Amino acid sequence: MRREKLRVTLPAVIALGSNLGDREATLRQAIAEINQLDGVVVDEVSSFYETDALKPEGVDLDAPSYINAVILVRSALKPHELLDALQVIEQAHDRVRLERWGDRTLDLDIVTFAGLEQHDDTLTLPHPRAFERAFVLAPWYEIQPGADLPGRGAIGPLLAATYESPRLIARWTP
Ligand code: A4P
Ligand code: MG
Repeated sequence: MRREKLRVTLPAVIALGSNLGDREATLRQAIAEINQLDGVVVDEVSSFYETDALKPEGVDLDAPSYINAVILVRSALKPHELLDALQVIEQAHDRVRLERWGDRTLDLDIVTFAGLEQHDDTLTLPHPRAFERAFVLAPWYEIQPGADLPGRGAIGPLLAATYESPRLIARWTP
């Protein structure tokens, strides 16, 4: 009898952001690269939203604006394995850096992973700042309006409590 190896996959939510270079092309390539990872399948992709750059001191209208999107995946990789794989993809796109702190060609954050709440030196789940960021919550709400952010509750009310207004600039076409 042929035995198939059981591969448990768990749902995860990944946020993508770019504010340098060809932002839209970078996000499209990154989504394709995530889907090509062994053990990761992309199930849903939000529209692309243009958002004002948020810096530690607040919104910075002088910094290049971001394009943000959110994807839903199923992952056979464990959380840290997924983070490592996302960082390899980030680095492959991270060739251009301007001086202003924080501007980047590609940022990939794990927003949630299977409802886990955990924290160590390299990974905090859910992402500690996702609950108050319209540039994460708006695209996420578009593709999964009934979702919960572990420890914070339904994402609809969280989105309603934010101040920024992400601007939808492109619908996702595979
Ligand atoms: N890390 C811990 N938990 C996670 C997680 N859940 N997902 C660690 C991903 N990484 C996680 O990240 C720093 C370290 O966080 C990683 O090495 C990983 O071990 P980084 O990508 O190298 O640096 P960063 O993104 O600058 O740091 P940070 O503090 O995570 O930044 P944020 O909070 O993600 O903010 N404005 C707009 N409009 N749109 C944006 O997308 N993004 C940021 C980045 C700021 N302003 C923005 C946007
Ligand atoms: Mg990051």
